[in-house]
Amino acid sequence: MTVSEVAAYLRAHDKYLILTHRRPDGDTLGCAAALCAMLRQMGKTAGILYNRETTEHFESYVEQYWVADDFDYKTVVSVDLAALSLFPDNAEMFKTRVDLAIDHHPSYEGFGKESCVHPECAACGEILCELAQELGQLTPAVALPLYVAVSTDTGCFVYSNVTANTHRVAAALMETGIDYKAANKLHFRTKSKKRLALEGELLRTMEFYDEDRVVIVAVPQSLQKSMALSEADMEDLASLGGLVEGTDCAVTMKETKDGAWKVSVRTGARVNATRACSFLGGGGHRAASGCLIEHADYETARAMILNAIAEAVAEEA
Ligand SMILES: [Mn+2]
Repeated sequence: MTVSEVAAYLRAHDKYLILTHRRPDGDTLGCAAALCAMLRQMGKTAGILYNRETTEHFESYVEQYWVADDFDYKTVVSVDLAALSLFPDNAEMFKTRVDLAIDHHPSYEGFGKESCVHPECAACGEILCELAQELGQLTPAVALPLYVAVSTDTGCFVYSNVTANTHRVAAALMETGIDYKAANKLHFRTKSKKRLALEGELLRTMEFYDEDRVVIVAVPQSLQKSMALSEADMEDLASLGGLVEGTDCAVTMKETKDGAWKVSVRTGARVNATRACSFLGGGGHRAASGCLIEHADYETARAMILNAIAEAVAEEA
């Protein structure tokens, strides 16, 4: 569906239940809040299915729109939700009954009866902004969560996914009069003392390989326990290693409670992260991928990902 077709669809239907993805980020929550706000402005009934993994940073944008799974819905819309495996636990029953999926992931699995997918958009929020303009609903209540969606999904407009259109969208959102300065301060210029202490510890213990081009940042259970880290404390750590000059392959290894390692790989042009992670059953984008290594101690898991990276590089040499 094109954005105008989505606009017509939204005008024609009612009783909307909006779905977000597992481990929700600013994009999925911001898009859900904006969509819910614009639908209510249009006189429709709409709510966002409660997502228990929402972190405190984003709670304020969505809490007024939460509904439980006994909500009387007719039309189910998902935002920024690419895969069936990313449906939250309480959304299992909607896997086969999404009426409309709005997404920007190239890997979108096509589960929606109708789909509006734009992989050229850096954030799903870009699509929602165009939709709000089409519907004449770009009010501050819609624009603020969309600004959060677009700015957080692009690392405040610096990731390689950013385009001129991303900035045009941001400009349109800013012109509605929202307090984007406060949003930028909160999401990009504020860290808790604990988070800064964690980053200090990770910078102290990071390891370098392959002529210092590969950096490994490890977050074992022992560290999570000794620092009493919550999931929120450990959000978005994957880009930390890549800040080190001379590196082009940053590997972040987080040990989960059940003794597995969640591995994130962020790379420059030399290393195909998707290929490296595919050797270990994972995937993603060329520059940002991940995989899960189970039943392995740190040394073993580290050797596995280092070998996978070396193999991916060798293939393209
Ligand atoms: Mn997104």
